[in-house]
Amino acid sequence: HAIGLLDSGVGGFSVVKKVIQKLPNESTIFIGDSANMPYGDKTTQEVIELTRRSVNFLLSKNVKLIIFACNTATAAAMDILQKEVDPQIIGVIQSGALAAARITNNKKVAVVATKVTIDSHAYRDQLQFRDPDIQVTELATPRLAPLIEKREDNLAEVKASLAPLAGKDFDTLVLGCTHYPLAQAEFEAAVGKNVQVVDPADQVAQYTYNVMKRDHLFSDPAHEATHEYYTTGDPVKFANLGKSFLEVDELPVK
Ligand code: DGN
Repeated sequence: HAIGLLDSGVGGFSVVKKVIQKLPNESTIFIGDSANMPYGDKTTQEVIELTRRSVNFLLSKNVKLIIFACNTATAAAMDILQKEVDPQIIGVIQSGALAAARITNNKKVAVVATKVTIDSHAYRDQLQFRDPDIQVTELATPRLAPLIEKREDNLAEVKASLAPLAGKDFDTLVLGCTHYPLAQAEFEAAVGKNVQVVDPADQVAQYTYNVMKRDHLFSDPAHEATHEYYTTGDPVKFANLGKSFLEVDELPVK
């Protein structure tokens, strides 16, 4: 049985990459719902419906664990859908908040994400659960994920989107949308050297490892890991982005 991952589009590749690095013996199945992207501007109910479709697809593939490689789906749908299915669902927000709470020295953290994620205040709540003294600045940057999905050069757009954070004195920036690590260099250039840019995927991979160990979900060492990719959008575009981000020559997408 494989680990299933879902996202609204290509952002899930940023999580797939870290999960494969951390768990090289495990097979993965990733579905990106690019036809319905962006999720970030939809209603909570719409995000729940779309996410449920991807969950059902992954269940039809008999996955043993599901990772919501999408902050928007995590914020809007994780608790509800977990009640409907057996395999454990792992989201990205708890892990992102944990990583940022550990990293910040001045206890000032900024979070950029979609509107749905920001409006849920899930990051603020998780960060302040870790440490009530952390000041959290939340900023919706809805233009960025669609640009990254199209692979457009976006440093100017990243800078413009982050402009409202000027003067906030934060030392840690959480990339609260899984599309953003695909443009990590642009975010780092936009905030400068004094700010640590946090990709939640590292902690997600570690947490997934811990859950699988606890629940005895590791595959047999003799198992040969395979990786399957599916999209509801254009498979050629999806494959091209996946190939360059995962640094592989071939990436069959169905
Ligand atoms: N990648 C998704 C996330 O992490 O929230 C959202 C992208 C989108 O649909 N705008």
